[in-house]
Amino acid sequence: MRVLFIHPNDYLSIGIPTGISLLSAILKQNGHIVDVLDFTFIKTKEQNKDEIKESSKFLPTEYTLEDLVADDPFITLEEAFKQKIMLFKPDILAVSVMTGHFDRIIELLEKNQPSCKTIFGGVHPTISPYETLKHEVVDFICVGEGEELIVELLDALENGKDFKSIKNLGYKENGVIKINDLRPFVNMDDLPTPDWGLFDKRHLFRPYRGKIYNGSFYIMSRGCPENCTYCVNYSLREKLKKCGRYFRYQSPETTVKQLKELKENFNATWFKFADDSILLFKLDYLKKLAKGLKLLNINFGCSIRPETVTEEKILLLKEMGIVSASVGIESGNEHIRKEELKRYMTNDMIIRAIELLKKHDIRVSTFNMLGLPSETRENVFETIRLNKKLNVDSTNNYIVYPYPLTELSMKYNLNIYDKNGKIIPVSQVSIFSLSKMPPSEVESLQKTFELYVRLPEEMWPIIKIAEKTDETANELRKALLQYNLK
Ligand code: B12
Ligand code: SF4
Repeated sequence: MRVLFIHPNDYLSIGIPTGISLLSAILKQNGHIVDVLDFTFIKTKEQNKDEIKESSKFLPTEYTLEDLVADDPFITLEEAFKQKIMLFKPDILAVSVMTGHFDRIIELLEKNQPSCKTIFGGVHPTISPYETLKHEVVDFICVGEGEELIVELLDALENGKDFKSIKNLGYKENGVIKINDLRPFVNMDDLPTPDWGLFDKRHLFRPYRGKIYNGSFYIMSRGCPENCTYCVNYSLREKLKKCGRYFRYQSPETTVKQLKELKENFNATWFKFADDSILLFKLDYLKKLAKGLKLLNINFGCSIRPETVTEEKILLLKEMGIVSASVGIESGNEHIRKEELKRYMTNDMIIRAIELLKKHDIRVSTFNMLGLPSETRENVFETIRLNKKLNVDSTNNYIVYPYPLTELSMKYNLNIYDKNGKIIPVSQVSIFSLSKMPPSEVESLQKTFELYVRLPEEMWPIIKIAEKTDETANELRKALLQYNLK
């Protein structure tokens, strides 16, 4: 069959998605013809240039993300969709979707009413199966893993077989939504190397410390044993508990073999390991992985939980080629971190972990959240000061969003659907207003967070002026940003 994947991603949010690339490899192995409509490089007139520049401001190369698309013509999403459908003539549309991208793809399909069937998979259909299937343009959904389901469904559709007993499948019968039983988790060692060839080569653009490398996401594990309240992992573990061991990883041999193949076929020497926390792997496993990866001579970045850091493990990561690590601080206030987020590490543990990473010349970026329950302006400054003290290389900061099935959304009874059934976009997240600050203050602090961390404390009164929302404040923020980059 002719399968058109849809990746309704944010513009220029580069990196090949692990889910679609894996499913594509499996479908090709099974004789299907595959293509992708990828929103990442669809240059519409509405894209906000300032946002793109802001998001690429810490990429330290002359050549930027915008240069990647400089010669691309403007096109609307609708035109891009119609052209793709006309040229590829799919038998089925296979949409992979997170919550934040769901409405944009539903709107596009509703406007353009494809004549073929559609199947939706990914985290959103898994956590909100009924809300997904209730849309007329959605024929099928995949709950949880899709590797075996997609092959079985295409076989059933192609050969007129019954699909109603396919595990992990959701569908509608006479307007009634049916969600089938779940199947056991796949054996990750049986899976093929992801099909990076399906995607635009520009996804491999990896600027790092003044040089440009080739590479993308790679994942060796699934799941996570932790219970952070803002993350879907806890509920997913419950929901999928009869499928097998939730936190699982493939053998080091599979990882080394597949990375070698990606290096040979795509000249990839830089990987971003998308695993939730690589140091949760057992020491023995890391030792075997280090032995294999050492010979490959690659560089990689990954996420690390502070309490998993030991010097022995860091030395193994160094052998493997680690160059950068993302560490979740989330809040500089220990009480909020523990009571509201269920992250049990102390500030001392965070400081120790980051100092150890820096000692071994690993670039550190942190993840921080604002607008947390009971949070005050002073608490935000505790987070800012902790980042400042650690002199981290970059910070990412987000206003906390109550994704469905997270403990946070359940505890505070927060609903992301508005009265018209639309998902409240991340850009309006501050209306959930969990903190003790007015929503506008949370937004202002998010905009200026990085400046507070980077610039000397004597300049904080000026940054405070830049927190405002008027044009002068916007200009001041831009000027401070430029000053910071010097
Ligand atoms: C890598 C990653 C990223 C990467 C790449 C994302 C991407 N598009 O691939 C980056 C860093 C860009 C990213 C960004 C964000 N991410 Co993220 N990310 C992840 C992470 C850690 C791993 C995803 C992954 O590769 N999984 C492995 C693959 C194999 O699994 P999979 O994609 O689920 O696919 C399987 C099934 O779902 C199914 N399937 C998937 N698609 C389809 C399609 C069809 C047709 C079928 C049949 C089946 C199917 O089959 C696949 C194989 O079994 C997950 C956490 C997690 N463990 O899943 C969070 C996660 C997906 N991210 C999350 C979030 C919130 C974000 C951000 C919004 C964070 C932020 N504040 O900015 C941004 C979004 C911005 C953007 N532009 O995308 C949340 C999503 C919550 C939600 N309800 O949507 C997750 C679940 C984290 C969490 N635990 O809460 N993320
Ligand atoms: S936030 Fe990270 S560590 Fe916490 S449960 Fe989710 S994936 Fe695991």
